[in-house]
Amino acid sequence: MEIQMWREVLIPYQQAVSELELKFESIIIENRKLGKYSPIELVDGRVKRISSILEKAKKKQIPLSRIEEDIEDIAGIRIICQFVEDINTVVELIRSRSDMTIKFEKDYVSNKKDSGYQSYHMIVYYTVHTALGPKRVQAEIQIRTLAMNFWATIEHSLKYKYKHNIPTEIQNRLIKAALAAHNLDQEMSKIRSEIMDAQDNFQFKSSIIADILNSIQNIRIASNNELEIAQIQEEFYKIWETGNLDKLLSFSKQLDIIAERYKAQSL
Ligand code: 0O2
Repeated sequence: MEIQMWREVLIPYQQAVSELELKFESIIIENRKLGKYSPIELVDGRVKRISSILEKAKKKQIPLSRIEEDIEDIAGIRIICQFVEDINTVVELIRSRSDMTIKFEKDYVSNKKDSGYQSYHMIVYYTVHTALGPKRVQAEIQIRTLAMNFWATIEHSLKYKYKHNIPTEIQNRLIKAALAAHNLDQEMSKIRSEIMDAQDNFQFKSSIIADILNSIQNIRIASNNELEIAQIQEEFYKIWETGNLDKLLSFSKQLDIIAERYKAQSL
């Protein structure tokens, strides 16, 4: 990295972060649209600040010419999951992708750090197509649960506050807090299927309701029959009040038939 050109050097990393964020967020959106449980709950990305890059290079005695190869987290993506089990699903998903090549992985979930830190790290190579042509950059993907993320965020701020010398008493409390976060993840895992069922139901119901409202709008445009629309709407409200999934589903199918009659499905 040429330090006088650092803004230009970081451009492909900014692009990589934006593209990777979009790709992982698409997985959430796609699952939700299909009414399926998403192993990814949230995605966040950042490009490391130049001051942090220089500090890390100094600490690890990395020459400026080696920064782009030896500092693997200039582009950083954080994937937050609801359950520990989801971490593995996301890891497999990343391993199977053809647009990222894995350099190495660090499993701080099975082997938590002495600080109490838990997270799964993957360093990947990712090619961005910039105005100057293709460029292969590295990105660090951290995958962790909401509880692990809560702990890591607080601990990171304290490390920053105390310049990496957290007082022993606070350090001990953090170790206890890490154990509490770990226990919370374990407890949540035990009722995972219950929670997932509830969320699946919610997603499924939301997507049926969206389909119904879409059909009603299409029928209205195609038929111009206000009386029929008023009846359909009234029936929808009655069924919606019951909250019964089967009834909503069968009503949605009924609307598909009406829409077909008016050739309104493709509107
Ligand atoms: P920042 O400010 O988050 O960017 P190593 O390879 O072991 O010599 P390295 O390269 O730091 O050390 O790798 P490691 O240990 O896998 O850490 C990479 C990143 O994981 C860190 O980046 C942190 O983001 C996070 N991390 C690792 N350990 C801890 C921890 O104990 N607490 C918290 N909160 N985060 C941790 P940076 O560059 O250190 O920091």
